[in-house]
Amino acid sequence: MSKKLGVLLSTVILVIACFFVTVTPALAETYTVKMGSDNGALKFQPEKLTIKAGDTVKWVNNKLSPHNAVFDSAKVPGDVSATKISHKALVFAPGESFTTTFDQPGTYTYYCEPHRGAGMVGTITVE
Ligand SMILES: [Cu+2]
Repeated sequence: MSKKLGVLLSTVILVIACFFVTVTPALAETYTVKMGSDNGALKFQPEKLTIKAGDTVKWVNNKLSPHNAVFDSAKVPGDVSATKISHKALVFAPGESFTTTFDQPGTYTYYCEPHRGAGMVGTITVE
């Protein structure tokens, strides 16, 4: 009887453990920002994005490449390295992508180097 109970208990514990293992990572989300808008403008789409600490932003090359995403060291939270979270390498092929995970709350402004003058600038607010 107690052996059966033990098996039952360990099954219940295993089921609960599986639930936490599969649910916890889903709390951090990944948001997609297109480089070059669908209607063919030199813009990030969306230009302004609000996420939570721990979330990831994935930039995907869409139109009018080459693009990159460079963070302005004067426009990131104090102790964040703009260099570390920037993606200087240009993407050329549609669908090429890169990601950054944001851990520090604050406002981050970035731009595309080839198209900064055209207004290809984006903002990410981390709550
Ligand atoms: Cu660009």
